[in-house]
Amino acid sequence: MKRALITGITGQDGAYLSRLLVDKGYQVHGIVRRVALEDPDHRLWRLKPLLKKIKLHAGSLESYASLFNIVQKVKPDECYHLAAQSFVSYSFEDEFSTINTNINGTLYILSAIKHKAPNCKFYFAGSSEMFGNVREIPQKESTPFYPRSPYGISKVAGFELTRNYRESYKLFACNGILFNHESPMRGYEFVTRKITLGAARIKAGLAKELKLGNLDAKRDWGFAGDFVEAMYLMLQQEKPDDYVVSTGETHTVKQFAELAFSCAGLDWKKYIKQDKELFRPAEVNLLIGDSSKAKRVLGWKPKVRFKELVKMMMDEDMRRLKIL
Ligand code: GDR
Repeated sequence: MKRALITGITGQDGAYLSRLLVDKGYQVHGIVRRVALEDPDHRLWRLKPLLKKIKLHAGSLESYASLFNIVQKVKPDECYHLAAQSFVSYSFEDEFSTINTNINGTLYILSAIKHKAPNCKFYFAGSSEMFGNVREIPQKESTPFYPRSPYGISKVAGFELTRNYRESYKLFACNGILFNHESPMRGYEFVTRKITLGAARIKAGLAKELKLGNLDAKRDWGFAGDFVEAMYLMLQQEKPDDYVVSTGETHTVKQFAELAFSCAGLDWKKYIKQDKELFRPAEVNLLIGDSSKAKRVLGWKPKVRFKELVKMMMDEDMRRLKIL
């Protein structure tokens, strides 16, 4: 039985990836903060249907000793490093903890693997935020990085660490450069879920308006369930490499909102208010990925398209509020 170790297992991607690996017969281990184990209803809600099938270990990205001990104990065949402070907006408010956790956390887990499980295959969750102020359209593996936030900078550092461990210590280490990926399990702080939950709450009579920031930003939004398959496939290849994972379609925040509100039979213009406070000090205006390498080498392509994704998220939020 293959053993997989997932950092960030409590998040959206952790939940989809755990399901995928459990279904493939893996023994799945996850690293969570101690508080999560003590408050499973709130902090482990995404993993609820899987809790009996996976093994959770208390540890922290800030503690090398805890990661070292877990890697030593689990001796994983594959490690998916998803954990990070992943909210771009917050990284402008607390750049120190974002940089510390994201960069050191990646360094610690790579070092623990090098020492205690050198044959373990490693996946790093890189991000389209590394492209930032994009140097070419669409963005592919060879596009230069130009991050625009402390979060983006921390991901570029993680990307380079991963590549360096591959080249210096011969670790099987891959970088996924994932564009935005969403689902009904997305956190509320991200714009897509904020919109779908906001629209459902307005429809249910629980709210009157929804405040958003920049409506003109363009993102390449895919479905998280599709994207975790690409992570898995990267670690099944003969050689480690880096891959862009995206849908190749881009839409504005406004288009997302328009479609989401129309799924609830509402006119978005009546309810959305722009709030200057929600604009970012430096914005990434346009992202659109070219994932032809992932298609060619991994045989991966996205199944869920934009309209279907918005409807899936809207329907689920309306079901949660019992209005569908
Ligand atoms: P992003 O996702 O920063 O692209 O990073 P987010 O959903 O937060 O923002 C997308 C775009 O929407 C605009 N926006 C708002 N965003 C939020 N969160 N809240 C608002 O009210 C709002 N109004 C407008 C933003 O300005 C931005 O342009 C996500 C994260 O998951 C990262 O961790 C990941 O690496 C990348 O996607 C790929």
